[in-house]
Amino acid sequence: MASLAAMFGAGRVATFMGLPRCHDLAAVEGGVVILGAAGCTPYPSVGFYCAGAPEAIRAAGAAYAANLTHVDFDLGGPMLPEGVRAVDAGDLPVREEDAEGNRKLIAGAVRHIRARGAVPVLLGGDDSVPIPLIEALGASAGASGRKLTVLQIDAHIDWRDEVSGERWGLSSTMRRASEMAHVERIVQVGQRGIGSARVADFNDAKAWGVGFVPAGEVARAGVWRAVDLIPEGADVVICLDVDALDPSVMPAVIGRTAGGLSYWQVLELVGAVAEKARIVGFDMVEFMPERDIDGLGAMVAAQLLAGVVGVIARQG
Ligand SMILES: [Mn+2]
Repeated sequence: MASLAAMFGAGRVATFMGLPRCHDLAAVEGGVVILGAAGCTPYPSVGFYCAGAPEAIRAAGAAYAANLTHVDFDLGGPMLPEGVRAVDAGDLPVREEDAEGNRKLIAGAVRHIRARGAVPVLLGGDDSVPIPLIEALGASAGASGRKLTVLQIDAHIDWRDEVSGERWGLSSTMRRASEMAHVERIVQVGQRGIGSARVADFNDAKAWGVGFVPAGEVARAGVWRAVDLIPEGADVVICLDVDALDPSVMPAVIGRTAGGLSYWQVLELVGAVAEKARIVGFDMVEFMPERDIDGLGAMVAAQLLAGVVGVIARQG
């Protein structure tokens, strides 16, 4: 196994796919910035249970480091087109005991990255990480006079108002997004099985105007109605909970649920959004290395992340 990896040129690299390390967000000039956050607002019962994700995904991406300029057939060419830069800014110094500080840290970094004309690609951590991301994207959306569309790809709807008194946790992400003045549209794709959603939460989301595309519909008819729900030319943040993927390819999640999206359905959806709108932010959350099987989930996460970076790098 080790010699196979060596044959493909894998080595120890500290950044995703051996991309240049960015030590100062103020020095960013456009392109894509990958940034890790081990957690944000944890529930006391589980803590930062996805803390190892950025490291595991980067380690899986190391397999491609020597081949960064090779053809990625998921994109039809090298991950980065000529002249587009992608950097890895490492991990934010989040702390389990300082949720409010973590939210400020993540939001501040996102504002910095947007101000430098770049697109933040945030690696969680659990699903509380996107809340300050979505919040911080209001500044850039406001500056350009454009409102934000949130595309959540997830097995769960995350519309709980609070869980044991915590309002900023991973089950409330879309509820909090719906309360932000700059969020004009929410499209949620991939719901299935039984999760944390109560009937009242689902009704609130529908009353707000969320466009739901359950996983069953994606299996039967593809992602295209979800794409139709994205306004032409909109600024879009894509929030990917990896449990949206089927557990047969993504076992590294806290609760596996059958009937999830395929690798291609997720990448097709991201690519189609970039064609009709503009991706201004992306997050990949809920990857739990301890639940992975033989590195399968990490490999899928890394391949998908390379595809997403390539799609964002290609948008106009
Ligand atoms: Mn989920």
